[in-house]
Amino acid sequence: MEIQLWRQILIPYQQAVEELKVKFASIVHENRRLGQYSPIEYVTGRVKKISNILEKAKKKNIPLNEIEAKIEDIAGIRILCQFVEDIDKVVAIIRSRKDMEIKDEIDYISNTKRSGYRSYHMIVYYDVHTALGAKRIKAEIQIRTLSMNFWATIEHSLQYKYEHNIPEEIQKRLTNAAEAAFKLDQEMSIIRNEIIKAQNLFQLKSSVIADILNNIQNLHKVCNDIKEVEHIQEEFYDLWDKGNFEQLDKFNKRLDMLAAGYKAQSLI
Ligand code: 0O2
Repeated sequence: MEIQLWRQILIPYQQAVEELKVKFASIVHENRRLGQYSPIEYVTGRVKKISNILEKAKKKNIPLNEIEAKIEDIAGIRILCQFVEDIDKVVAIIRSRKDMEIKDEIDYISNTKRSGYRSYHMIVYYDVHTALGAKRIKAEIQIRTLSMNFWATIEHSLQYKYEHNIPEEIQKRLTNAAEAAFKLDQEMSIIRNEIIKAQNLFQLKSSVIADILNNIQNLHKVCNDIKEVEHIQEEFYDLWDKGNFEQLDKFNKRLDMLAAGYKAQSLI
């Protein structure tokens, strides 16, 4: 097939990857803006390279005209989570969405692969609307923890380097590393609540401080009494120095009211 034709075939897949990345990333941003824990840490995506598509087709005896029907990971999304428990939450989110339809689910977490690979795969149908018209494509969504991803990324590059014939000694190390990654996930799950509380507090503190700075900046623009704004600024530095979150939060609420009085809350 001509390269130009390949490029045309891959356009909807490229678009699907871009759209899906934005959609999943917006779950992260929305949760963080609301000061809530996000089961998704971050999202990546890629369109399979033409050379890799051809290689997979050859390995699986797939004729060129059946590639789109039979290769399900031309569009690939990877969702990274902090904890194993988050994976179920992400799976539930995907199952409940109206903009994608689930074709298949493969649980390589409960059924770890012989290689040591762990990840939850979902194949979904997704509709894209390109300049050339509408098209329903398939995308593979891999959901895994950061620890599972670390292992899989390293193992994948070694498989590539040794052309799927990893020497026994390295294979053994990889198996040990897979067990260590599994233990790491287990240990982190035990202190999950503590970690989430700490992260939420950090997130909350950052957003309160951002709000305060925003309010001070707005008051600077609208308040005629510069001395008063300078006083507010000094008060903020003092509270920030003490690091007491409750006091900073109260101070922020006071500033909100003051800024509302000047109709300056939403200047930025
Ligand atoms: P790439 O470069 O990541 O795109 P099958 O179900 O066997 O008919 P397929 O598509 O091979 O067909 O399914 P499978 O086994 O679920 O694999 C899909 C993808 O999961 C792979 O894509 C890898 O990304 C990942 N994967 C599966 N098994 C392993 C493993 O043992 N190690 C690592 N590191 N990744 C794995 P590709 O096309 O192999 O590669």
